[in-house]
Amino acid sequence: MKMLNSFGPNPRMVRMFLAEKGLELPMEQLDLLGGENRGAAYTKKNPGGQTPALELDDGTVIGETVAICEYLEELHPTPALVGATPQERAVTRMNTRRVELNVTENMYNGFRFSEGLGLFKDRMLCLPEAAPGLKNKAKEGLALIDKLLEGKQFICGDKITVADLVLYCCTDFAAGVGQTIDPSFKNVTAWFARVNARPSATASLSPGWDQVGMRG
Ligand SMILES: N[C@@H](CCC(=O)N[C@@H](CS)C(=O)NCC(=O)O)C(=O)O
Repeated sequence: MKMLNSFGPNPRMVRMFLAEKGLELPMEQLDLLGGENRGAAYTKKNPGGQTPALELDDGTVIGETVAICEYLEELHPTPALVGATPQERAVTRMNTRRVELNVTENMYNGFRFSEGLGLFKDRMLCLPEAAPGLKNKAKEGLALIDKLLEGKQFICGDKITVADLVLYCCTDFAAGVGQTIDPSFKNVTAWFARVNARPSATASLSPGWDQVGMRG
């Protein structure tokens, strides 16, 4: 099994998950900024053309960060980052969907359709006119997360989960490209500092991220 890895907040999320678990995987590095992930050799494996992916020994390729993490958690259940019980897993999945559907997809598309347009215009259908609205939708989503975090250390309670990793890697990246966390979201601001202080946050950054100028 190997991870098809690259620069970027989504591959970083899986690297952070591995770091939290104390796991290491063989990595094959793709040149994302150069578009290697959009070439035939990669899209034959992962038709969506995005990174990361997990290539299993029998040739099965799993794309989508959360599906990759769920698979790895089944192989290595502790420490649990999805959940140790059916109830914990359901709560994590509920909150991960809230994060992805309300915040991170909007933040990422807001970036791709504006600051990232030069990189993405020939890779996917881009809607520059939608960018300001998507960024506002992300803010509305973050307001919901701010409420969910009231009285809690992490999105699902007192333990870090996949929901936190998805949100952290996206918001850390987005802050560097103009979508900073509104300081009136006090709970999200305190949560961000808490997650940012974990060794896995630093360990998961791509070597050379500072030369790229984006945290991923
Ligand atoms: N929904 C996907 C998103 C993956 C994604 O957006 N990956 C980015 C890297 S952070 C990518 O491949 N961008 C380059 C491209 O789309 O060509 C997941 O969760 O894995």
